[in-house]
Amino acid sequence: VKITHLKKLGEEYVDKEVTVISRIHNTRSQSAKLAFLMLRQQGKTIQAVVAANSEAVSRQMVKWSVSLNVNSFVRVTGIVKKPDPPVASASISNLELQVTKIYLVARAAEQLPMQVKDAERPPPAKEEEGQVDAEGAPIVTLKTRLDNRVIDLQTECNQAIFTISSAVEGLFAEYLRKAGSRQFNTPKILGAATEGGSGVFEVKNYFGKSGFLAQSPQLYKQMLIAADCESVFEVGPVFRAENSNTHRHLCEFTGLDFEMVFDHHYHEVLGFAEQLIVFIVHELQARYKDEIAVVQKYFPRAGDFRIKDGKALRLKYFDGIKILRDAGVDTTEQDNFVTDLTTAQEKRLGQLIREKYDTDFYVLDEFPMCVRPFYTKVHPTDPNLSNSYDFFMRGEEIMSGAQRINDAAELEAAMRSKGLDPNSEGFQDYVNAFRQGCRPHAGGGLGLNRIVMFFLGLDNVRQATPFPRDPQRLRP
Ligand code: ATP
Ligand code: AMO
Repeated sequence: VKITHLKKLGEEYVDKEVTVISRIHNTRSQSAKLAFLMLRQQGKTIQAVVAANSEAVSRQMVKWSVSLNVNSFVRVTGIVKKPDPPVASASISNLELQVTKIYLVARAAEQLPMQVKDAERPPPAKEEEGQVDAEGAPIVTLKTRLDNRVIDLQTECNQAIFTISSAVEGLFAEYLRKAGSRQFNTPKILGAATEGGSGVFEVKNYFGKSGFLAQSPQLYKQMLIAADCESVFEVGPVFRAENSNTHRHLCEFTGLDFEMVFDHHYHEVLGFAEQLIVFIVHELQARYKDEIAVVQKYFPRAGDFRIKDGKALRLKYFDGIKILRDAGVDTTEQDNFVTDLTTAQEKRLGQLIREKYDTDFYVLDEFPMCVRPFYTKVHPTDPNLSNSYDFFMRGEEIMSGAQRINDAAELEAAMRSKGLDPNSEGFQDYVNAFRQGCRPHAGGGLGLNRIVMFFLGLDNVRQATPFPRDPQRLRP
Protein backbone atom coordinates (compact mmCIF):
# COMPACT_ATOMS: atom_id res chain seq x y z
CA VAL A 1 0.00 0.00 0.00
CA LYS A 2 1.32 3.45 -0.91
CA ILE A 3 1.65 5.70 2.15
CA THR A 4 0.78 9.39 1.77
CA HIS A 5 2.39 12.08 3.94
CA LEU A 6 -0.16 14.23 5.77
CA LYS A 7 1.59 17.37 4.58
CA LYS A 8 1.08 16.31 0.95
CA LEU A 9 -2.65 15.66 1.33
CA GLY A 10 -4.31 18.31 -0.83
CA GLU A 11 -7.72 18.78 -2.46
CA GLU A 12 -6.73 16.62 -5.42
CA TYR A 13 -7.22 13.67 -3.05
CA VAL A 14 -10.90 14.39 -2.33
CA ASP A 15 -13.02 11.19 -2.69
CA LYS A 16 -9.86 9.10 -3.10
CA GLU A 17 -8.66 6.45 -0.67
CA VAL A 18 -5.35 7.11 1.07
CA THR A 19 -3.27 5.50 3.79
CA VAL A 20 -1.28 7.58 6.25
CA ILE A 21 1.02 6.73 9.17
CA SER A 22 0.65 9.28 11.91
CA ARG A 23 0.33 9.86 15.62
CA ILE A 24 -2.95 10.16 17.47
CA HIS A 25 -3.04 13.78 18.61
CA ASN A 26 -6.25 13.27 20.59
CA THR A 27 -9.43 11.22 20.55
CA ARG A 28 -13.07 12.10 21.10
CA SER A 29 -15.89 9.64 21.43
CA GLN A 30 -19.25 11.00 20.24
CA SER A 31 -21.40 7.89 20.67
CA ALA A 32 -21.08 4.12 20.50
CA LYS A 33 -21.18 4.51 16.73
CA LEU A 34 -19.03 7.59 16.18
CA ALA A 35 -15.54 8.75 17.21
CA PHE A 36 -13.10 11.42 16.06
CA LEU A 37 -9.36 10.94 16.04
CA MET A 38 -7.11 13.90 15.44
CA LEU A 39 -4.08 12.58 13.56
CA ARG A 40 -0.72 14.37 13.55
CA GLN A 41 2.36 14.08 11.38
CA GLN A 42 5.25 16.53 11.72
CA GLY A 43 3.00 19.13 13.29
CA LYS A 44 0.28 18.84 10.63
CA THR A 45 -3.06 17.55 11.88
CA ILE A 46 -6.19 16.15 10.21
CA GLN A 47 -9.43 14.86 11.64
CA ALA A 48 -10.30 11.21 11.08
CA VAL A 49 -13.93 10.15 11.46
CA VAL A 50 -14.53 6.61 12.68
CA ALA A 51 -18.22 5.89 12.02
CA ALA A 52 -19.86 2.51 12.44
CA ASN A 53 -22.11 3.02 9.46
CA SER A 54 -20.57 0.72 6.91
CA GLU A 55 -19.37 -2.85 6.67
CA ALA A 56 -15.79 -1.72 7.06
CA VAL A 57 -16.23 -0.20 10.53
CA SER A 58 -17.86 -2.00 13.43
CA ARG A 59 -18.97 -0.56 16.78
CA GLN A 60 -16.13 -2.53 18.33
CA MET A 61 -13.63 -0.73 16.13
CA VAL A 62 -15.06 2.65 17.15
CA LYS A 63 -14.62 1.68 20.81
CA TRP A 64 -11.11 0.33 20.24
CA SER A 65 -9.97 3.42 18.33
CA VAL A 66 -10.76 5.78 21.22
CA SER A 67 -9.06 3.45 23.67
CA LEU A 68 -5.69 3.95 21.95
CA ASN A 69 -3.19 5.99 23.92
CA VAL A 70 -2.57 9.52 22.72
CA ASN A 71 0.63 9.83 20.67
CA SER A 72 0.55 6.21 19.48
CA PHE A 73 1.39 5.69 15.81
CA VAL A 74 -1.43 4.31 13.69
CA ARG A 75 -1.74 3.37 10.06
CA VAL A 76 -5.06 4.69 8.88
CA THR A 77 -6.80 4.07 5.57
CA GLY A 78 -9.75 6.23 4.63
CA ILE A 79 -11.56 8.26 2.02
CA VAL A 80 -10.60 11.93 1.83
CA LYS A 81 -13.56 14.28 2.27
CA LYS A 82 -14.02 18.00 2.36
CA PRO A 83 -16.06 18.78 5.46
CA ASP A 84 -18.84 21.32 5.25
CA PRO A 85 -18.48 23.79 6.97
CA PRO A 86 -14.69 23.68 6.57
CA VAL A 87 -12.24 23.51 9.49
CA ALA A 88 -10.60 26.92 9.74
CA SER A 89 -7.05 26.67 11.04
CA ALA A 90 -3.55 27.05 9.59
CA SER A 91 -2.27 23.76 10.96
CA ILE A 92 -5.42 21.61 10.85
CA SER A 93 -6.13 20.29 7.41
CA ASN A 94 -9.31 21.51 5.76
CA LEU A 95 -9.81 17.91 4.69
CA GLU A 96 -11.01 14.96 6.71
CA LEU A 97 -10.59 11.20 6.55
CA GLN A 98 -13.51 8.78 6.62
CA VAL A 99 -11.79 5.82 8.15
CA THR A 100 -12.08 2.32 6.74
CA LYS A 101 -9.10 0.68 8.48
CA ILE A 102 -6.87 1.40 11.48
CA TYR A 103 -3.81 -0.55 12.60
CA LEU A 104 -1.67 0.19 15.63
CA VAL A 105 1.93 0.69 14.46
CA ALA A 106 3.64 1.72 17.72
CA ARG A 107 2.05 2.17 21.11
CA ALA A 108 2.76 5.29 23.19
CA ALA A 109 3.08 4.97 26.97
CA GLU A 110 -0.16 5.65 28.81
CA GLN A 111 1.22 8.38 31.03
CA LEU A 112 3.28 10.88 29.05
CA PRO A 113 5.30 13.36 31.18
CA MET A 114 3.59 16.09 29.21
CA GLN A 115 1.13 16.20 26.35
CA VAL A 116 1.90 17.66 22.96
CA LYS A 117 -1.44 19.46 23.07
CA ASP A 118 -0.42 21.15 26.36
CA ALA A 119 2.86 22.22 24.78
CA GLU A 120 0.90 23.61 21.85
CA ARG A 121 -0.40 26.64 23.63
CA PRO A 122 1.28 30.03 23.38
CA PRO A 123 3.80 30.52 26.21
CA PRO A 124 2.53 32.65 29.13
CA ALA A 125 4.24 35.92 30.04
CA LYS A 126 5.61 34.44 33.24
CA GLU A 127 6.17 30.74 33.69
CA GLU A 128 5.81 28.94 36.96
CA GLU A 129 5.63 25.22 37.63
CA GLY A 130 2.11 24.09 38.51
CA GLN A 131 0.44 27.09 36.83
CA VAL A 132 -2.79 26.57 34.93
CA ASP A 133 -4.26 28.71 32.19
CA ALA A 134 -7.69 30.41 32.04
CA GLU A 135 -9.30 27.11 31.01
CA GLY A 136 -7.59 25.23 33.82
CA ALA A 137 -5.18 23.35 31.54
CA PRO A 138 -1.61 22.95 32.84
CA ILE A 139 0.98 25.42 31.62
CA VAL A 140 4.05 23.65 30.37
CA THR A 141 7.16 25.60 31.37
CA LEU A 142 10.30 25.84 29.25
CA LYS A 143 12.10 23.62 31.78
CA THR A 144 9.47 20.88 31.47
CA ARG A 145 9.59 21.17 27.70
CA LEU A 146 13.38 20.89 27.61
CA ASP A 147 13.37 18.00 30.11
CA ASN A 148 10.94 16.20 27.76
CA ARG A 149 12.39 17.55 24.55
CA VAL A 150 11.57 14.52 22.36
CA ILE A 151 7.87 15.10 23.01
CA ASP A 152 8.22 18.88 22.91
CA LEU A 153 9.93 18.80 19.49
CA GLN A 154 6.78 17.14 18.08
CA THR A 155 4.71 20.32 18.37
CA GLU A 156 3.78 22.13 15.18
CA CYS A 157 5.70 25.19 16.38
CA ASN A 158 8.93 23.28 16.99
CA GLN A 159 8.58 21.39 13.72
CA ALA A 160 8.42 24.77 11.98
CA ILE A 161 11.27 26.31 14.01
CA PHE A 162 13.66 23.49 13.08
CA THR A 163 12.63 23.54 9.43
CA ILE A 164 13.70 27.18 9.48
CA SER A 165 16.90 26.43 11.41
CA SER A 166 17.86 23.79 8.85
CA ALA A 167 17.09 26.30 6.09
CA VAL A 168 19.39 28.92 7.66
CA GLU A 169 22.30 26.46 7.65
CA GLY A 170 21.55 25.56 4.06
CA LEU A 171 21.14 29.16 2.87
CA PHE A 172 24.40 30.21 4.57
CA ALA A 173 26.31 27.47 2.75
CA GLU A 174 24.43 28.13 -0.50
CA TYR A 175 25.42 31.82 -0.52
CA LEU A 176 29.06 31.17 0.32
CA ARG A 177 29.45 28.35 -2.18
CA LYS A 178 27.92 30.51 -4.93
CA ALA A 179 30.51 33.18 -4.04
CA GLY A 180 33.28 30.63 -4.66
CA SER A 181 34.03 29.93 -1.01
CA ARG A 182 35.06 26.47 0.16
CA GLN A 183 33.66 24.69 3.22
CA PHE A 184 36.09 23.30 5.79
CA ASN A 185 35.82 21.44 9.07
CA THR A 186 38.55 22.55 11.44
CA PRO A 187 39.53 20.66 14.62
CA LYS A 188 37.39 21.00 17.71
CA ILE A 189 40.00 19.59 20.12
CA LEU A 190 42.77 22.14 20.36
CA GLY A 191 46.09 22.55 22.14
CA ALA A 192 45.18 26.06 23.34
CA ALA A 193 42.28 28.41 23.91
CA THR A 194 41.22 30.31 20.77
CA GLU A 195 39.47 33.50 21.74
CA GLY A 196 41.65 34.29 24.76
CA GLY A 197 42.34 32.66 28.12
CA SER A 198 39.01 32.17 29.87
CA GLY A 199 35.89 30.21 29.13
CA VAL A 200 37.29 26.98 27.63
CA PHE A 201 36.31 23.42 28.42
CA GLU A 202 39.31 21.26 29.12
CA VAL A 203 39.60 17.78 27.58
CA LYS A 204 41.50 16.08 30.36
CA ASN A 205 42.60 12.84 28.83
CA TYR A 206 44.03 13.52 25.42
CA PHE A 207 46.53 10.65 25.54
CA GLY A 208 48.36 11.97 28.54
CA LYS A 209 47.97 15.62 27.55
CA SER A 210 45.33 18.28 28.08
CA GLY A 211 43.31 19.65 25.18
CA PHE A 212 40.57 22.26 24.91
CA LEU A 213 37.24 22.34 23.06
CA ALA A 214 37.32 25.03 20.36
CA GLN A 215 35.71 28.36 21.33
CA SER A 216 35.56 29.20 17.63
CA PRO A 217 37.29 28.20 14.39
CA GLN A 218 39.03 31.59 14.44
CA LEU A 219 42.70 30.61 14.29
CA TYR A 220 42.12 27.82 11.79
CA LYS A 221 40.03 29.84 9.38
CA GLN A 222 42.84 32.43 9.32
CA MET A 223 45.47 29.71 8.87
CA LEU A 224 43.49 28.52 5.83
CA ILE A 225 43.65 32.07 4.43
CA ALA A 226 47.44 31.97 4.99
CA ALA A 227 47.35 28.64 3.09
CA ASP A 228 46.06 30.45 -0.05
CA CYS A 229 42.45 29.31 0.38
CA GLU A 230 41.24 32.91 -0.16
CA SER A 231 37.66 32.32 0.97
CA VAL A 232 36.56 29.69 3.48
CA PHE A 233 33.53 28.89 5.60
CA GLU A 234 32.55 26.44 8.29
CA VAL A 235 29.37 25.26 9.96
CA GLY A 236 30.22 23.55 13.21
CA PRO A 237 29.97 23.35 16.97
CA VAL A 238 31.39 26.10 19.17
CA PHE A 239 32.03 25.54 22.88
CA ARG A 240 31.98 28.29 25.51
CA ALA A 241 32.60 27.51 29.19
CA GLU A 242 30.94 30.71 30.35
CA ASN A 243 28.67 30.61 33.34
CA SER A 244 26.18 32.85 31.50
CA ASN A 245 22.62 32.05 32.49
CA THR A 246 20.88 34.36 30.04
CA HIS A 247 18.20 34.11 27.36
CA ARG A 248 20.85 34.12 24.61
CA HIS A 249 23.95 32.29 25.86
CA LEU A 250 24.60 28.57 25.41
CA CYS A 251 27.65 26.49 26.33
CA GLU A 252 27.52 24.80 22.93
CA PHE A 253 26.08 26.37 19.81
CA THR A 254 26.38 26.09 16.04
CA GLY A 255 28.76 28.60 14.54
CA LEU A 256 28.43 29.83 10.97
CA ASP A 257 31.90 31.20 10.26
CA PHE A 258 33.49 32.70 7.18
CA GLU A 259 36.81 34.31 6.35
CA MET A 260 38.05 35.86 3.11
CA VAL A 261 40.78 37.98 1.54
CA PHE A 262 39.80 41.44 0.27
CA ASP A 263 41.25 43.60 -2.47
CA HIS A 264 41.21 47.15 -1.07
CA HIS A 265 39.27 47.62 2.16
CA TYR A 266 37.64 45.48 4.86
CA HIS A 267 34.28 47.04 4.03
CA GLU A 268 34.19 44.67 1.04
CA VAL A 269 33.80 41.86 3.61
CA LEU A 270 31.42 43.88 5.79
CA GLY A 271 29.26 44.37 2.68
CA PHE A 272 29.50 40.66 1.89
CA ALA A 273 28.30 39.78 5.40
CA GLU A 274 25.45 42.26 5.04
CA GLN A 275 24.26 40.77 1.73
CA LEU A 276 24.68 37.23 3.11
CA ILE A 277 22.30 37.99 5.99
CA VAL A 278 19.85 39.84 3.71
CA PHE A 279 19.87 36.79 1.42
CA ILE A 280 19.13 34.44 4.31
CA VAL A 281 16.27 36.60 5.62
CA HIS A 282 14.68 37.24 2.20
CA GLU A 283 14.88 33.58 1.18
CA LEU A 284 13.33 32.50 4.49
CA GLN A 285 10.51 34.99 3.97
CA ALA A 286 9.98 33.80 0.39
CA ARG A 287 10.40 30.04 0.78
CA TYR A 288 9.09 29.38 4.32
CA LYS A 289 5.88 31.43 4.57
CA ASP A 290 3.89 28.49 5.97
CA GLU A 291 6.42 27.71 8.70
CA ILE A 292 6.71 31.38 9.67
CA ALA A 293 2.89 31.59 9.90
CA VAL A 294 2.82 28.57 12.23
CA VAL A 295 5.52 30.05 14.51
CA GLN A 296 3.65 33.36 14.50
CA LYS A 297 0.67 31.73 16.26
CA TYR A 298 2.93 31.20 19.27
CA PHE A 299 5.45 34.04 18.88
CA PRO A 300 3.54 36.99 17.40
CA ARG A 301 6.63 38.79 16.09
CA ALA A 302 7.74 35.88 13.86
CA GLY A 303 6.32 37.41 10.73
CA ASP A 304 7.33 41.04 11.21
CA PHE A 305 11.14 40.97 10.85
CA ARG A 306 11.96 44.05 8.85
CA ILE A 307 14.97 44.89 6.70
CA LYS A 308 14.62 48.34 5.19
CA ASP A 309 15.59 48.71 1.50
CA GLY A 310 17.39 45.34 1.45
CA LYS A 311 20.36 46.73 3.37
CA ALA A 312 21.69 46.95 6.89
CA LEU A 313 21.61 50.37 8.49
CA ARG A 314 25.31 51.18 8.84
CA LEU A 315 26.40 53.06 11.92
CA LYS A 316 29.70 53.54 13.66
CA TYR A 317 29.85 52.22 17.21
CA PHE A 318 30.03 55.75 18.64
CA ASP A 319 27.06 56.84 16.48
CA GLY A 320 25.14 54.10 18.28
CA ILE A 321 26.39 55.36 21.64
CA LYS A 322 25.24 58.86 20.69
CA ILE A 323 21.72 57.61 19.83
CA LEU A 324 21.56 56.06 23.32
CA ARG A 325 22.95 59.16 25.04
CA ASP A 326 20.49 61.42 23.18
CA ALA A 327 17.68 59.20 24.48
CA GLY A 328 18.85 59.71 28.04
CA VAL A 329 20.74 56.41 28.53
CA ASP A 330 23.87 56.63 30.71
CA THR A 331 26.84 55.81 28.45
CA THR A 332 29.67 57.00 30.73
CA GLU A 333 31.35 53.56 30.76
CA GLN A 334 31.23 53.28 26.97
CA ASP A 335 32.49 56.86 26.51
CA ASN A 336 35.42 56.02 28.78
CA PHE A 337 36.21 52.70 27.04
CA VAL A 338 35.40 50.71 30.19
CA THR A 339 32.95 48.12 28.81
CA ASP A 340 31.18 47.06 25.65
CA LEU A 341 27.45 47.76 25.24
CA THR A 342 25.45 45.90 27.88
CA THR A 343 22.57 43.68 26.79
CA ALA A 344 20.08 46.26 28.11
CA GLN A 345 21.78 49.01 26.09
CA GLU A 346 21.84 46.79 22.97
CA LYS A 347 18.10 46.16 23.30
CA ARG A 348 17.33 49.84 23.89
CA LEU A 349 19.39 50.79 20.85
CA GLY A 350 17.45 48.22 18.84
CA GLN A 351 14.14 49.86 19.86
CA LEU A 352 15.41 53.36 19.12
CA ILE A 353 16.68 52.29 15.69
CA ARG A 354 13.40 50.58 14.83
CA GLU A 355 11.51 53.76 15.79
CA LYS A 356 13.86 56.14 14.02
CA TYR A 357 14.99 54.13 10.96
CA ASP A 358 12.21 51.51 10.59
CA THR A 359 14.54 48.52 10.46
CA ASP A 360 15.44 45.46 12.57
CA PHE A 361 18.82 44.94 10.91
CA TYR A 362 21.89 47.09 11.42
CA VAL A 363 25.62 46.97 11.88
CA LEU A 364 27.89 48.87 14.23
CA ASP A 365 31.37 49.44 12.77
CA GLU A 366 34.65 50.62 14.33
CA PHE A 367 34.34 49.10 17.79
CA PRO A 368 36.78 50.24 20.50
CA MET A 369 39.97 48.17 20.32
CA CYS A 370 39.87 47.36 24.04
CA VAL A 371 36.70 45.24 23.77
CA ARG A 372 37.88 43.15 20.80
CA PRO A 373 40.11 40.06 20.68
CA PHE A 374 43.87 40.16 20.04
CA TYR A 375 43.71 39.26 16.33
CA THR A 376 41.68 42.39 15.46
CA LYS A 377 43.22 45.05 13.21
CA VAL A 378 43.55 48.46 14.78
CA HIS A 379 41.87 51.46 13.09
CA PRO A 380 44.36 53.14 10.68
CA THR A 381 44.09 56.62 12.24
CA ASP A 382 42.62 56.18 15.75
CA PRO A 383 44.48 53.67 17.97
CA ASN A 384 41.47 53.49 20.34
CA LEU A 385 39.27 52.04 17.59
CA SER A 386 39.42 48.93 15.41
CA ASN A 387 38.36 47.71 11.97
CA SER A 388 35.67 45.53 13.48
CA TYR A 389 31.91 45.26 13.40
CA ASP A 390 28.91 43.54 14.98
CA PHE A 391 25.62 42.86 13.19
CA PHE A 392 22.37 43.05 15.14
CA MET A 393 18.88 41.65 14.58
CA ARG A 394 16.05 43.16 16.67
CA GLY A 395 18.63 44.86 18.86
CA GLU A 396 20.75 41.84 19.77
CA GLU A 397 24.08 40.65 18.42
CA ILE A 398 24.01 37.88 15.84
CA MET A 399 27.45 38.31 14.29
CA SER A 400 30.92 39.56 15.22
CA GLY A 401 33.62 40.18 12.68
CA ALA A 402 36.69 42.17 11.83
CA GLN A 403 39.67 42.75 9.66
CA ARG A 404 42.48 40.63 11.12
CA ILE A 405 46.12 41.40 11.69
CA ASN A 406 47.98 39.75 8.79
CA ASP A 407 51.53 40.81 9.65
CA ALA A 408 53.42 38.42 11.96
CA ALA A 409 55.36 41.10 13.88
CA GLU A 410 52.21 43.17 14.45
CA LEU A 411 50.37 40.06 15.59
CA GLU A 412 53.10 39.13 18.09
CA ALA A 413 53.04 42.63 19.57
CA ALA A 414 49.22 42.56 19.82
CA MET A 415 49.32 39.19 21.57
CA ARG A 416 51.98 40.32 24.06
CA SER A 417 49.96 43.45 24.87
CA LYS A 418 47.05 41.15 25.84
CA GLY A 419 49.34 38.93 27.95
CA LEU A 420 49.46 36.05 25.44
CA ASP A 421 52.69 34.29 24.45
CA PRO A 422 53.07 33.98 20.65
CA ASN A 423 55.74 31.28 21.08
CA SER A 424 53.60 29.07 23.34
CA GLU A 425 52.73 25.59 22.09
CA GLY A 426 49.14 26.60 21.44
CA PHE A 427 49.86 29.75 19.43
CA GLN A 428 53.14 29.18 17.57
CA ASP A 429 51.60 27.40 14.54
CA TYR A 430 49.11 30.24 14.18
CA VAL A 431 51.76 32.95 14.34
CA ASN A 432 54.05 30.96 12.00
CA ALA A 433 51.28 30.93 9.41
CA PHE A 434 51.76 34.67 8.94
CA ARG A 435 55.56 34.58 8.71
CA GLN A 436 55.41 33.47 5.07
CA GLY A 437 53.19 36.41 4.19
CA CYS A 438 49.41 36.50 4.23
CA ARG A 439 47.00 38.72 2.33
CA PRO A 440 44.83 41.19 4.21
CA HIS A 441 41.63 39.43 5.20
CA ALA A 442 38.47 39.76 7.26
CA GLY A 443 35.57 37.58 8.29
CA GLY A 444 32.89 36.96 10.80
CA GLY A 445 31.05 34.45 12.92
CA LEU A 446 27.29 34.08 13.26
CA GLY A 447 25.42 32.05 15.84
CA LEU A 448 22.84 29.84 14.07
CA ASN A 449 20.69 29.57 17.19
CA ARG A 450 20.68 33.34 17.60
CA ILE A 451 19.69 34.11 14.01
CA VAL A 452 16.74 31.72 14.28
CA MET A 453 15.80 33.17 17.68
CA PHE A 454 15.88 36.82 16.65
CA PHE A 455 14.48 36.35 13.15
CA LEU A 456 11.44 34.57 14.60
CA GLY A 457 11.21 36.77 17.70
CA LEU A 458 11.51 33.79 20.10
CA ASP A 459 12.03 34.49 23.81
CA ASN A 460 14.98 32.24 24.42
CA VAL A 461 17.90 30.80 22.45
CA ARG A 462 17.05 27.36 23.89
CA GLN A 463 13.82 27.43 21.85
CA ALA A 464 16.03 27.51 18.74
CA THR A 465 18.28 24.67 19.92
CA PRO A 466 17.14 21.04 19.65
CA PHE A 467 19.02 19.81 22.74
CA PRO A 468 20.48 22.87 24.48
CA ARG A 469 23.57 22.87 26.68
CA ASP A 470 23.84 25.55 29.35
CA PRO A 471 25.50 25.70 32.78
CA GLN A 472 22.47 23.93 34.34
CA ARG A 473 21.76 21.45 31.59
CA LEU A 474 23.71 18.49 30.27
CA ARG A 475 20.70 16.35 29.30
CA PRO A 476 18.78 15.22 27.35
P1 ATP B 1 29.90 37.14 22.45
O1 ATP B 1 29.27 36.30 21.48
O2 ATP B 1 31.07 37.94 21.99
O3 ATP B 1 30.06 36.50 23.79
P2 ATP B 1 27.62 38.34 23.38
O4 ATP B 1 27.12 39.71 23.19
O5 ATP B 1 26.71 37.25 23.12
O6 ATP B 1 28.86 38.27 22.51
P3 ATP B 1 29.27 38.76 25.64
O7 ATP B 1 30.08 39.68 24.80
O8 ATP B 1 29.94 37.70 26.43
O9 ATP B 1 28.16 38.02 24.80
O10 ATP B 1 28.36 39.58 26.57
C1 ATP B 1 27.54 40.54 26.02
C2 ATP B 1 26.54 40.96 27.02
O11 ATP B 1 25.83 39.85 27.50
C3 ATP B 1 27.18 41.61 28.20
O12 ATP B 1 27.26 42.97 28.03
C4 ATP B 1 26.26 41.24 29.31
O13 ATP B 1 25.32 42.27 29.51
C5 ATP B 1 25.51 40.03 28.83
N1 ATP B 1 25.89 38.89 29.64
C6 ATP B 1 26.87 38.03 29.44
N2 ATP B 1 26.92 37.11 30.40
C7 ATP B 1 25.92 37.41 31.24
C8 ATP B 1 25.44 36.84 32.45
N3 ATP B 1 25.98 35.77 33.00
N4 ATP B 1 24.37 37.40 33.04
C9 ATP B 1 23.79 38.47 32.50
N5 ATP B 1 24.21 39.07 31.37
C10 ATP B 1 25.26 38.56 30.76
P1 AMO C 1 31.80 35.91 18.99
O1 AMO C 1 32.42 35.41 20.25
O2 AMO C 1 31.14 37.24 19.05
O3 AMO C 1 32.90 36.02 17.84
O4 AMO C 1 30.78 34.83 18.48
C1 AMO C 1 30.17 34.94 17.19
C2 AMO C 1 28.67 34.79 17.29
O5 AMO C 1 28.32 33.58 17.90
C3 AMO C 1 27.13 33.74 18.68
N1 AMO C 1 27.41 33.43 20.07
C4 AMO C 1 26.65 32.67 20.86
N2 AMO C 1 25.48 32.03 20.67
C5 AMO C 1 24.97 31.32 21.69
N3 AMO C 1 25.56 31.20 22.90
C6 AMO C 1 26.74 31.82 23.16
N4 AMO C 1 27.31 31.67 24.36
C7 AMO C 1 27.32 32.61 22.12
N5 AMO C 1 28.45 33.34 22.04
C8 AMO C 1 28.48 33.82 20.79
C9 AMO C 1 26.69 35.17 18.49
C10 AMO C 1 27.98 35.86 18.13
O6 AMO C 1 27.74 37.02 17.39
N6 AMO C 1 35.86 34.61 16.30
C11 AMO C 1 34.78 35.54 16.43
C12 AMO C 1 34.05 35.72 15.11
C13 AMO C 1 34.88 36.39 14.06
O7 AMO C 1 35.44 37.46 14.34
O8 AMO C 1 34.92 35.87 12.94
C14 AMO C 1 33.82 35.08 17.49
O9 AMO C 1 33.80 33.94 17.91
O10 AMO C 1 25.77 35.19 17.42
